[in-house]
Amino acid sequence: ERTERWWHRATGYQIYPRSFADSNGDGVGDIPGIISRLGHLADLGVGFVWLSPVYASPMVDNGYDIADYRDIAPEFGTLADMDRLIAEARERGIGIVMDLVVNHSSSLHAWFQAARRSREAPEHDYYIWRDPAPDGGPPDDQRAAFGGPAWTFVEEVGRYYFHYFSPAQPDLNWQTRALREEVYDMMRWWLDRGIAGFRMDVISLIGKDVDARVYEEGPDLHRFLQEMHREVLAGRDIVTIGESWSVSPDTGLLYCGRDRKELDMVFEFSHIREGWHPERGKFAPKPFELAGFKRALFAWQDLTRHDGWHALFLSNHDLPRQVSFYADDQEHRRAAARMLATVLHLLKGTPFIYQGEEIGMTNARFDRIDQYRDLETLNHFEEQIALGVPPEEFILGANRNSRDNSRTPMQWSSGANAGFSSGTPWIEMNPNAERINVEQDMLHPESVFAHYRHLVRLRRDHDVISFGETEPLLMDDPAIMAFQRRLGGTRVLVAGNFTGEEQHVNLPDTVHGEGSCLIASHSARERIGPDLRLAPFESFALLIE
Ligand code: TEU
Ligand code: CA
Repeated sequence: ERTERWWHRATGYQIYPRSFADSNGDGVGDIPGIISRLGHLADLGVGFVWLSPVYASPMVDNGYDIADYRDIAPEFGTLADMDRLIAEARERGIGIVMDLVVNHSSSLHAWFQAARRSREAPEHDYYIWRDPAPDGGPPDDQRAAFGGPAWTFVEEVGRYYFHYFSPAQPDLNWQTRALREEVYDMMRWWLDRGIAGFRMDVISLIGKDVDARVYEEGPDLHRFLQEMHREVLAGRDIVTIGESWSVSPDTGLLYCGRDRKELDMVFEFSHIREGWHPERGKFAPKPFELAGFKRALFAWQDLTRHDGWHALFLSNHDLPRQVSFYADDQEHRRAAARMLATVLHLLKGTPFIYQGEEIGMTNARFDRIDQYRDLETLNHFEEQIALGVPPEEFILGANRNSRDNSRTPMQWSSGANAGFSSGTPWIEMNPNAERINVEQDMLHPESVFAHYRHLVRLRRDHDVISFGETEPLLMDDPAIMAFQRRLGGTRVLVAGNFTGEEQHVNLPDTVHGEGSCLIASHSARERIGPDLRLAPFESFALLIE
């Protein structure tokens, strides 16, 4: 019934190229820098890399605004560098998954440049245009996700174009067949260069109907994904991960169900949103509550029990550092980082590690707005201040949840700029870089990296971890995340303490037993009974056969 695919046992690793490794001292990470660090990834054992965009771009949104899908941004390197990265990664058994950003292009893309010059240009219909309102203003009051109106006027054609994100990111009009053909052609071109698949940026937006104000999971989404599958993906041994901020267990299998012929899995955000303020959004601090977070994750475990597949992650380039957000980045940082990894990586699905997570990197804690670089943070700052929010309050929220928290450079060593760059980094280093870096971590007996490496191997080597069913335990417990995985007669029991206090863990008798310790943050555990106590942020997994 189950056809095994290579990515069922693999762990992914996300690289944000701007902040990974700078080979030439201009302060910006680049492709030769990534190639120089492939040994780190091979050592960790990951099966593939999700590479955030490296395409030609004016970098208004750090590459999520693509000006040429078939070229590389000069600050990142050349196409020849990219081919070399694909080949050298391949030699180490690591596939390169490209970021496919086709909900929108850059306003500097040749398509948009032609589209804005004339209504008659074929490319005009590659974008979404509406006539001005009778008073000459925007067609309506829709707002963009990065602040401001969702409509921008173009004099030459006397029309407004729609942009879900910034004005520099005009939305592509998927209703235009010729545009879809261009995208499919470009995807085949990359696949033929030997990449291992695509992570598809906000793919749930492509079926939108702006007049109805339906953006996410619009009426044509699944028709387009099925067409893309037929035209590009079918028959290739690759992996596809769609990003969807709206997908829920109700719609999840529409993307990744066995018979759908769409995608392999989706990045869904229900567990992430649990940490946000329900009305005031991501920049309003709210204490983290474990119970809702577990409900969200376990709902997806349940959904993917017999069909579909789950992409497991806590961090990416849009999210804060997980150890800071969900646990403790001070006294218990090492235990906390390892606990989060244990409970996530031992769920069913394909886990993703975001660069720096594997050494427990922490939030940036910038305290002035001029230290931030991210356009979402900067635009929201302007808007919120205009609404009367005190700057200090906004900064507190940004400290906790701004995208720049995860975008400070990778910390490799205790040297200058933590070995990231010999020049001035494009964004400030985290001040703790001298203490928290790859070199230091590897020397430590409680190495976070060694723990991740171990988890990556466990997944590869144990069927029960890749394919076993998940049974949640202590669902409403506000301090402990615990579950059992089960395949045939084999089970794995996993538990993690999300608090800085010792916890008495009352697991049901049915899971008590003896076994062998697969992984542990503190001393090894071989037995589960009624007297289980977990130290602050302790975690372990026990194999019972
Ligand atoms: O992010 C999708 C997205 O909706 C984000 O804007 C998200 O709401 C925000 O980051 C939460 O803070 C993707 C990319 O991952 C992101 O980096 C891009 O900026 C965005 O699409 C536009 O391409
Ligand atoms: Ca560089």
